[in-house]
Amino acid sequence: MSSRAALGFLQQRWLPSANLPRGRIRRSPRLPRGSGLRTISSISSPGFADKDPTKFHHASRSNIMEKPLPKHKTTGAFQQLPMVMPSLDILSSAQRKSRNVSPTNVQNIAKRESKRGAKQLDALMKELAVPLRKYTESFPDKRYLHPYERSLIELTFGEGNYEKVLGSVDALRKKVVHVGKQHASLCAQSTSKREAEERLSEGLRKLEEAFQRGRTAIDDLLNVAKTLRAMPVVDPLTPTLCLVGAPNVGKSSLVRILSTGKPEVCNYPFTTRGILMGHIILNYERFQVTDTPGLLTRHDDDRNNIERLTLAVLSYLPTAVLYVHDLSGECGTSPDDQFITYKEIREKFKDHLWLDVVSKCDLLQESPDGTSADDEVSRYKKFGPRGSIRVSITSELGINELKARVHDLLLSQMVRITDDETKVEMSDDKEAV
Ligand SMILES: Nc1nc2c(ncn2[C@@H]2O[C@H](COP(=O)(O)OP(=O)(O)OP(=O)(O)O)[C@@H](O)[C@H]2O)c(=O)[nH]1
Ligand SMILES: [Mg+2]
Repeated sequence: MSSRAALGFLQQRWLPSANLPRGRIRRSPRLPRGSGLRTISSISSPGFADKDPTKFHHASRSNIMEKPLPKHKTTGAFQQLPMVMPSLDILSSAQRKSRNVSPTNVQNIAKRESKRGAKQLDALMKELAVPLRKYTESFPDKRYLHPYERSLIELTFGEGNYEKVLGSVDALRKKVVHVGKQHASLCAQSTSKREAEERLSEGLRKLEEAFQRGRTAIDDLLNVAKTLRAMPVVDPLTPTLCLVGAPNVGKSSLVRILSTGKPEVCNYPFTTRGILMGHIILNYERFQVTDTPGLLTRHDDDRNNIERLTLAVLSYLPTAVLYVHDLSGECGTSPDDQFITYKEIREKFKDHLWLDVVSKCDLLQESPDGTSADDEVSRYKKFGPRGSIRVSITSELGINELKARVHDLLLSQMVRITDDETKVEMSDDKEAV
């Protein structure tokens, strides 16, 4: 590897919700050791889809609507999420702690027992409800997130499901508080020791039942937190190279060449089903790289969530694009179809810094020097877009040029980011005056 490319790769990927079986949230199994990749959990919704998320919003964040939404400059919210305890651990810990309530020194036995019972029920209710309140308050409101992280939540869990999980946890908290208060009050009104004991055990049973009925919401939230925390940390202020192209054109193979990371490479479409974030260090400067799932030739509205992840990276992160074209006929998408998608993506993201690469050139017959193609499509089919460079992983042709061009591209991206930041700071200063 050249001295320009002492490359490192943080290998993380996550899978969006599209095309995944609907069911409860689950963790994906880890890939075998040595694959260098972490699979991130997939999630689907019916376990919590029936709850009303608005109740949570109105209850816990009633003042949000009046506040102007802040500017979403930073990412990293997922690394700030609280640790969520498994529901059964919360229950057993709450039950243990509530048993330790100190007895009151009231002389009358009936009064003493009814007070002690009410105190125990109150303690159990609080031990169950307090962590739930902490969770619902600590998980970020999606609207306050950087748009990239917001789209990750939507594409990973499905539209609205994140809020539904939080809403269910909050509904459980309210239920526990309601049942706890009701039974503590009943117990406090007992007229004999026996009645107090009966009301205490009835209250404990009802509280446990209420918690057990809704506790899956907590375990869903735990999996949401795990999934989000495992997502790659992306710094929007670090130049990012984003590899884009049709499925199976050789994007991941190029990521392997451009970094020390080892994303999966297979000869079938959609080998890469999530975003892989990594970094490249060139001449002591650090850059980010994302390998993305392939884009099929179809309208944006018809794209699945896996493809939409690619568009989210391009839309919300300041990326330079490395667009990969396979004109060899090997990848499964014809050059004609690749051309259609390419034109659309190029037009859509025309402001991005861009580098076109024709991959697998060891399989190509045509010489890149020819100029005989008559129209744009024929020219594309023979040589790729104007200005593209030809590379081959197999013969290593063009690889050094590719590394040099990638470095230049990322340096230009760095200048853009710095300029944009300066503009933002100036406008912030103006607003402050
Ligand atoms: N002959 C030849 N094959 C290549 C070259 N580059 C990649 N391939 C092969 O092309 C196939 C697809 O490569 P990947 O790197 O997985 O392609 P991808 O674009 O990441 O694919 P998806 O993740 O499915 O979108 C693999 O079998 C690679 O070995 C090349 O330069 N020459
Ligand atoms: Mg791939």
